[in-house]
Amino acid sequence: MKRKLALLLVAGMTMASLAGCGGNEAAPADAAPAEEEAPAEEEAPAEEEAPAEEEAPAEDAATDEEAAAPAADGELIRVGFAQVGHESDWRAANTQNYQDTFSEANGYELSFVDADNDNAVQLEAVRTFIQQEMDYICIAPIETAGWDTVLQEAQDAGIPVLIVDRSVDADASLYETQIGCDMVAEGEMAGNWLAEYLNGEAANILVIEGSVGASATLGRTEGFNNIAGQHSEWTILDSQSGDFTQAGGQEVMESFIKSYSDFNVVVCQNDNEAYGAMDAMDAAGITYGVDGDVIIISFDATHDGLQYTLDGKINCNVECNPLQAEFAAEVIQKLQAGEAIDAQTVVIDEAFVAPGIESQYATTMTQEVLDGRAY
Ligand code: GZL
Ligand code: ZN
Repeated sequence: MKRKLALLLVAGMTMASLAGCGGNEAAPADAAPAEEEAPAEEEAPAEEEAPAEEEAPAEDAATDEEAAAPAADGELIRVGFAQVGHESDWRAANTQNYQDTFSEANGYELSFVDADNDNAVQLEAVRTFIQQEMDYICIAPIETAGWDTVLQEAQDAGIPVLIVDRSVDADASLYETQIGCDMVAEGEMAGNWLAEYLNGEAANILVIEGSVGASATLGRTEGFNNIAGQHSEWTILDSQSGDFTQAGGQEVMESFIKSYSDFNVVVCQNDNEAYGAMDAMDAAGITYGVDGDVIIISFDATHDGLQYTLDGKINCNVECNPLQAEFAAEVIQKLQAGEAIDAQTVVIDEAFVAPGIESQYATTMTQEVLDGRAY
């Protein structure tokens, strides 16, 4: 299955073009028809060559020409990227995608800092990029708060900033664009699927949240709660942060198991937390998945997360596509050319469910679906 990573460009508040990550979803009625760009050859991330018989996934947003062009004077475009850290498989795929896209061969000199989930380190990295007079700075903000001052410093230094993956709670005039998934929609997708799956049955729900203060955590929590609030037969027993890591997921699940015995749903805000939660439930002899006592909902739809979904261990997995670097490269190329850019690029997601589950909200996993994934 050819996977097209497409996007919904929101210039100001008007739809600019197509949406849909599954590659075969109809564009939403209100989206403008996609401008058909010749799908560019996209090298699959090095560690995951697309299987031989598969064409490399087409990318909608930027053809190679757009994603790769040195500055007019032939110099490499110097980009500083302050990345969240290396907390999850999702993050590893996102980092690899940036390093593949912002390569010297594509006309860039990438300065990459892994902030190891530490706000102070991330702020310091941005200030260093400002001192080094980067041409552009990309920030995947660990937390939404605390960015106004350093963004003002970058603007005063004349360095355009792109907020990527997550979002910031700061004056939008302080940065060029925000690129990422709609986390609230992801949370609502999970809630809508659960309501369809439970079909009126009661639910005692435990939530393993992502990193405190991250827009991914805040959005998924808000979205899921939007739906949970419509179901009086649901009770959210507890919600704690597992920091988007497997160790965090296991630790929180172990503490939940000590405190609660009547839960039948565990919402993990990313795959790595789900792996930890499964380890904890295995150790406690608690069954989960399509043949178990506990429903597991996860987010990220990484390769291993979808393998567990295909195996029926995770009931529903909501995607957040990490392959977003091409959209950042397209914004930079447009800024280089003095062209208008989109205020926001929303990477549209989809959901996947275990075999045997039919859902209006999600694709039922098969080996072919798994083999067709780009990450
Ligand atoms: C989502 C991203 C989140 C992933 C986690 O866009 O910010 O951070 O869901 C990662 O796996 O840690
Ligand atoms: Zn209900």
